Amino acid sequence: MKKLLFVVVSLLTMIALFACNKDSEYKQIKQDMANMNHNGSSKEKQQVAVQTDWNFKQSPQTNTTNQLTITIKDNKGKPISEFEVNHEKKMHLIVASKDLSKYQHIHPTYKGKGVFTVPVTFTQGGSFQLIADFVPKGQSDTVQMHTVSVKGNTPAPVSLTPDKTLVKTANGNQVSLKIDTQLKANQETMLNFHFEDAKTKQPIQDLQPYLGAVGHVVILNQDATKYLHVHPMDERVKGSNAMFHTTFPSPGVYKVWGEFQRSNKIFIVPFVLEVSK
Ligand SMILES: [Cu+2]
Repeated sequence: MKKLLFVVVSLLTMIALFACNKDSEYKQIKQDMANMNHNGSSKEKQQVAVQTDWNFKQSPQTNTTNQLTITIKDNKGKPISEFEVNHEKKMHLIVASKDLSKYQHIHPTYKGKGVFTVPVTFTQGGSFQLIADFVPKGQSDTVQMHTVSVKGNTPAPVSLTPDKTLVKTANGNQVSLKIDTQLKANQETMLNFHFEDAKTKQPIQDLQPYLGAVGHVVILNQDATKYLHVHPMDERVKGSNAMFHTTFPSPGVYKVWGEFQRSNKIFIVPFVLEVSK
C-alpha cells in the first residue's frame, strides 16, 4: 500500500513539473547584446541572431503621433520576411518610461520584408524603453530593446516603491496578487491573481480571452533592461484565479503588469515587487 502511494505521489509530482515546464515562458534579455542571456522552456528552438533598426520619422516628441518603423534583419543584414503569429500577433511592443510609471502594450502592423510600423504616442518627455517581442519563422521568441529620448515636458522620475498590499482595482475589478513564498531571484515563483467584483466582492468567473489567453503578465526590472513576458499555466480559465509561473533573474525591484479583459474592456493592474537574493 505504501509503495502504491509512493508511485501515485511521484506520478503527480512528475505531472506537476511537466505542466510547469511546458506552459511557462521565460524571457530575459539585457540591452547589451554581448551579455545576452536568453532562457526558455524546454521546447524552445535555437534563437536566431537578429539586427533591428528602430526608426522614427521625426525625432519623437510628446502629444503627437510618432510614426515608428522597426526593421528586423538576420545577422547578415538580410530582412527576415516570415514571422510566427504568437498570441494572435506577429509582434508585441512594450513602450515604458525608464522609471516604469508609463506603460503601453501595442501591436505594430507587419508590412512585409521585415518591416513593422506603428504610431506611438508619448504622454510625457524623457527616456523610454521600447521592447519588441516576436518569433521569426521556425525560431524561438526573440526580444529586442531600444532606448529613445522623447522631447517635451519631462516630470521628475517617479521612484519605484514595493507595494505594501497586493490588491489593486481597475474598471471595477478587484485584483489580488498572491505569492506563496518570499520572492527570491533564480527561484521558480507562482504569481496567483485572484479576481473579485470590486462592489459585490463576488468572485469573477467571466474574464474573456485576451490575445489568446486569460491574461498576460509583463515584468520589467527597475531600469527596464530585463524583460519577462509570462503566460498563464492554464490559458483557458475565466477566473476567479489565474496562475503565472516565472523566475526573476536577479535581486531587485520589479514592476509587474497584469493584463486582462472583462466586459469587452482590457484592464491593466500594476504591482511593484521586491525580489531578494
Ligand atoms: Cu501583445
